[in-house]
Amino acid sequence: MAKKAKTSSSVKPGSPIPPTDKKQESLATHTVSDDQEFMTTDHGVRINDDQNSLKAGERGGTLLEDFILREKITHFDHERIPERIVHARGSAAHGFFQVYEPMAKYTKAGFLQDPSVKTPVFVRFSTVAGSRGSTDLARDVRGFAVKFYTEEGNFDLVGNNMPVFFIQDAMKFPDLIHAVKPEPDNEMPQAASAHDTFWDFISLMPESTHMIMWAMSDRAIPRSYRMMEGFGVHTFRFINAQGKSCFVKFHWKPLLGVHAVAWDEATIISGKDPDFHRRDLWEAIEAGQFPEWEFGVQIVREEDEHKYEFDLLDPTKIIPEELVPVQRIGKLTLNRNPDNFFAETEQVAFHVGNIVPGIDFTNDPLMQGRLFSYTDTQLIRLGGPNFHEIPINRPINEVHNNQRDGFMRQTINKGKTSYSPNSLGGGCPYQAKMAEGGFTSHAERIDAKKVRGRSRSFFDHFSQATLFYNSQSPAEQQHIINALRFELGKVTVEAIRKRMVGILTQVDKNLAAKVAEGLGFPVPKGPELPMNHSVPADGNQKNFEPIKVKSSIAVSKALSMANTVKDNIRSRKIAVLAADGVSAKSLDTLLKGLKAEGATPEIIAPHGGQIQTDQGTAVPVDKSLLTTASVFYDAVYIPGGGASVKALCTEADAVHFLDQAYKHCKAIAAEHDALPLLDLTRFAGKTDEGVLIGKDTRKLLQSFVAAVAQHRVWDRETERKVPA
Ligand code: HDE
Repeated sequence: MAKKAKTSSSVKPGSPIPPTDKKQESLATHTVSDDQEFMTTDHGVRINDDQNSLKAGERGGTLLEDFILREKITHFDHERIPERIVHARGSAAHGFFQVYEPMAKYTKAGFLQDPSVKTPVFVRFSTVAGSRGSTDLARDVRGFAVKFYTEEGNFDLVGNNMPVFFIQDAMKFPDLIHAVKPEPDNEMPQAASAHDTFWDFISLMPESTHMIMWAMSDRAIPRSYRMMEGFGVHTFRFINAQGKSCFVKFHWKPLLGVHAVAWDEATIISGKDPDFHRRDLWEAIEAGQFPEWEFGVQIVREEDEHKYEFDLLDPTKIIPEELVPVQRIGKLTLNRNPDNFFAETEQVAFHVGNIVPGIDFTNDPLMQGRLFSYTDTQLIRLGGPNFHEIPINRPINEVHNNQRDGFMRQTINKGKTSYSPNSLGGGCPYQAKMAEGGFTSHAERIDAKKVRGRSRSFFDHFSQATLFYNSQSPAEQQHIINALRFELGKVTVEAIRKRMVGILTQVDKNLAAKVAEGLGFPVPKGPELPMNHSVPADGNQKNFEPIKVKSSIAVSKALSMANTVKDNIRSRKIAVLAADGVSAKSLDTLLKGLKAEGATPEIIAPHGGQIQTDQGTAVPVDKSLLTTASVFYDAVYIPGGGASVKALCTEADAVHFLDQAYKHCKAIAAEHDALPLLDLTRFAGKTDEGVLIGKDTRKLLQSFVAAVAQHRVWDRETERKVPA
């Protein structure tokens, strides 16, 4: 095929960055779609030989003159940029947001008015503690950061999958992160909180207790990014066109429900596929199974600011949904994978301070510190003040101001003026009046002394930790106990373990007793140390002791994942164990049935390639027993076909596959022919609502689908029949 050179007609020499009025287009400007293009150097010279360096003779030394080699290697040497200090490990996707109804009553934000407007978004999910190459399934908080490219500028909702945080004041953030990151002497452990320094810090920080309950719950080991809730954490403000403000908490509610894996499963996945969540998100989007979340708001009138037993400015507190219901006001859909991980996912720069008219901050002291941090971190990470010009960070509306120059400036500003006021530039750019969309801060009345301090209304550290624990199902409570036993079991200093269990006594006596039992010491009577070690200015420690508040509700249903959406199996991965001789009829009914439910079945066989059905037809194998494992699936089905089952019976890996699926509480369905295979497992002869046996594929499939929708049969764990 004749090669043609790419003409430069579309790119004028020295032309500025591409137009930004259409986000989709501008994001794709660097895609090289024409594979007939000639290879060139970074400066446009066509390359004749990309295989060999320039040498003094074929067996001679390489010449310094080789500008092509030097350019290529220099670029390579500089390919890495500093990873994020937190949330280094992440994956992202493009999508759009649509509001259901105009929200003008509460906010003038343009993207929350017109249901027909699709606001482009870019969403990055992440873990917090691990470095960029660490496993997705670390026990950790997940970041849930959404960049809305609105017509009025970018709004970044930089949240997490848990609604509270470890600390109340930004001053403690570096300490928290130093404590959780690998220890400084030996750089261990990677992406794990189960070590001395983390628990040393936490056991001295009673304000972290509520967050610890969340972080030790199954929320910290999600089944998928697509099955996580998201929270803005802080209380924000909405401002309407009349300038009236109300408080608002932001939520993301996944339409697939909130689901987790088992801890043992998480550790196995971490070894077998550290990219598990990244792959899951990518594959779902490629398969057209677009993840969706409803956007929720809890609205509190300004006059109700002090109505609750907790302070709305305290980021270690939720507003229970029973007190203020979550109104679902719109939907987020992720429908496009990034073209280039580095250009988009790695270079995206979120900032809590990116807000639009109609949204404003509160004085939450954690949020206030974040307002400083995010720009500062991008300066070092992205190398200068022009990171907003990187395509993924550009707003869709035009940018006009007098900021100039700096490393990697892309915009070629024209004219003589870069100051305001000016007359030489015709006064441009102009300030926008409020009615013209100019941002004005909410004129909050402030009358206070300048202090380094904390409000006493922040001093209740335990009542919502107890509320969370009491709201969990028995299985979830057991998982919290197990997690604490595991984490504290890895702590080498006994004093830290005891101090932490002392704190747990303030949450729930039974919880503390069970954790202590697992660790092998008697439960301490109560917290051991003065509960707050900061020194009050007046020296009176009493003023800093936690206060006890009784929560106005005892249980909140919304806090338990057991009460989540369980009515569908869309996008669930189903392992179909089969070998040569599988029943063509049952396989066909099964695959059609599962696909009709929106699930993703995969045929797993003793070998790759194809298997032959009992009718002699060939069926492609998706994975061999060697290349996959039960931890990658939500459930297992064994179709009929005597020869197929007989072959599987000789495969130890097939039996192990089933044992592991059982251990991790997954639904397992077997057609009658498959009983000999079940007989080889450790759960032979046992049925429960998740182990289903039947003759008729259609009927069996029906009960299987219902069981998979329940996600897990956690009750199975209490029997402990299948050893680790
Ligand atoms: Fe962040 N956080 N954070 N954080 N955060 C960063 O910004 C910081 C906090 C969150 O996918 C950094 O660009 C401080 C709470 C997410 O790119 C950095 C404090 C919540 C992401 C930073 C907090 C978050 C970050 C590191 C306490 C949930 C990843 C790289 C005052 C509401 C965004 C970067 C992405 C990232 C600072 C606390 C969420 C260093 C100082 C609370 C999801 O600026």
